[in-house]
Formats: sequence, structure tokens, C-alpha cells
Amino acid sequence: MGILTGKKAIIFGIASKRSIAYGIAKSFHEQGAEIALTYQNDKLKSRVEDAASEFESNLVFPCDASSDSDIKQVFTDLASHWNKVDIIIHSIGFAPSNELDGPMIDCTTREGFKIAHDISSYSFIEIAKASQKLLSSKASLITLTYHGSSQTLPNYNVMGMAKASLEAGVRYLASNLGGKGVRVNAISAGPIKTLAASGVKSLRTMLKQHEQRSPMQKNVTIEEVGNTASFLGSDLSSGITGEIIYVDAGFRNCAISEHDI
Ligand code: NAD
Ligand code: 0WE
Repeated sequence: MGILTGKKAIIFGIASKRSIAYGIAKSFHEQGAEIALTYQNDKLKSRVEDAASEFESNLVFPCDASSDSDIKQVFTDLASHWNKVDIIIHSIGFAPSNELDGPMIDCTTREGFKIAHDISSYSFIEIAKASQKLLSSKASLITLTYHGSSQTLPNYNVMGMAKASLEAGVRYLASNLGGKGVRVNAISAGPIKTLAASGVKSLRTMLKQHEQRSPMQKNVTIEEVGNTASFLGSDLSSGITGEIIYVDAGFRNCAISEHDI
């Protein structure tokens, strides 16, 4: 028996086998959860269908996170298959690429700011809203964030602002839903080479710095993030809500590495 046996989980944000959401789906499947997946657009449909069959599911729904009606439709469709949902994973983030290339003061635009906040932060609130009728008591909502919300690093720019907004949203949603027994948390992952991250010029430097400076002297994997999501989705974490849990090999707390002295 796994720690998620009997749980039903819907996961937003698989784009490839490197996606953090894929690592989460894999861990959930190992831990005995039933899984449903969503995909952003037709280009990603067959990949997400393949992932679903790998995890013994045929529940796959389209969902563009910028569309309230898409998000609502996911839960309408899901309700014809499931009578409850126990875990929701929001693993969606986006800013136009020109927003992530150079000093923020030069490259941020009003439109880019709107898109980044809409897709990366607001969509989590809309998903929480749309899921309410199906949410089980003891349900767990989990989103993915990054330390660029709290400390500056080159090029992350408006995504850092959107992640700060997302993390504040986690605390407010936790406060709103806590009375129902529903928990809301974020996982703050260290840098990982996924599709979204590959589009970023400074990623190689970020990964190298992380490996050198983190107490554990390594980068984290989608499997490590997935296993933390399993813990946060399970009843083992029943006392945790409104938290940002770091899966970063200790990087956040380390200003200068002991290994450099
Ligand atoms: P990824 O490219 O595999 O996943 C990003 C997902 O966002 C994709 O599945 C994409 O389809 C989805 N998405 C983007 N715009 C969308 C829209 N309009 N509608 C629906 N879906 C949309 O990359 P990832 O690194 O796995 O990213 C997942 C989450 O993890 C993001 O929130 C990201 O900010 C966060 N994160 C990533 C890292 C990292 O270094 N890779 C670190 C910390 C946090
Ligand atoms: O949250 C992320 C991914 C953010 C992201 C990346 C892209 C690239 C392609 C959002 N939108 C887009 N849009 C695109 O067109 N990460 C934590 C990974 C990441 O992104 C960075 C990083 C790291 C790490 C951007 C700049 C600097 C470091």
C-alpha cells in the first residue's frame, strides 16, 4: 500500500517527460493514487495521453490556463468520472520570453506583466474556485514556485513577481479553505532542466552555481520534487498548510558554501 492509496489526483502542467508535473505523476502512481491529467494545447495532447496510459489512466482533458471556461470545463468533465478529487497539482508558469532576457527595468512591459501574473498566479486561484464542489474534505492543493519570488537573480524578472503573488495566494487560499479541512501549499524547487527552463540563457550558470553552493552540492530531480508532492498530498502532512516547502538541496539557506573555504 502506498501513501496515496484511495486518493484521486488531477495534475495540470505536463509538457514532456522532463516536466516537474511528470515527476509528480510518476511518484503519485507509485504511491497508489488514481490520476487525471490536463494539457495546454493540441500540440501536447498525444504526449500527455501517452503519460496518462503509462500511469494507467485514460482521463485527459484540455485546459488553457488563461481561459476560465477551460478551467471550469475540466471539473465539469471530471465530475462525470469521479465523485471527488483529493489532490490538485498546479505546475504551470509562463512569461513571454522577452521578459526574461536582461535587466527587469529594461525588458518588462505592461502586457508581459499581465500575462505572467495571469498564467502563473491567477490560474491557481481559478482552479481552486472551479474545484470547490468536487473537493473532498482533507483535500490538498499544491503549486510549484521558485526562490526568485524572494531573492533576485538575473533574468527571472517579472516571473519573480508572479511567484511572489502565487505564494501570497497560497497563504490566502489556505486561510479560506482551512475550515473545510482543505490544505494549500507550494513546493519551491531548485533549478531543473525542463522545457520551460531550457528556453532560458542563464540556466546553465544557475545549475552550476546550485551544484557548487548548495549544502548537498547537487541539483534536485523531478523525482525528488515528486516525492515531496506525494508527502504534501498525503494525510502524512495533515498539519501543514499555507507553507512554501523548499526542495532545493538546502540552497536557500546557504549564503557562502563551506566547500569554498
Ligand atoms: P515545463 O515546461 O515542463 O512545464 C510548464 C507547464 O506550463 C507546461 O506543461 C505548459 O504546457 C504549462 N503552461 C504554460 N502556459 C500555459 C497555459 N496558458 N495554459 C496551460 N498550461 C500552460 O516546465 P517545469 O519546469 O516543469 O514548470 C512547471 C512549474 O514549475 C512552473 O510553475 C515553474 O515555474 C515551476 N518551477 C520550475 C523550476 C525549474 O527550474 N524547472 C523551478 C522551480 C519552479
Ligand atoms: O519558473 C521557471 C520557468 C519560468 C519560465 C520560463 C520560460 C522560458 C520560455 C516562464 N516563461 C517562459 N517563457 C518562455 O518563452 N523556472 C524556475 C525555470 C527558470 O526560469 C528562469 C530561470 C530558471 C531557473 C528564467 C531566468 C533565470 C533563471
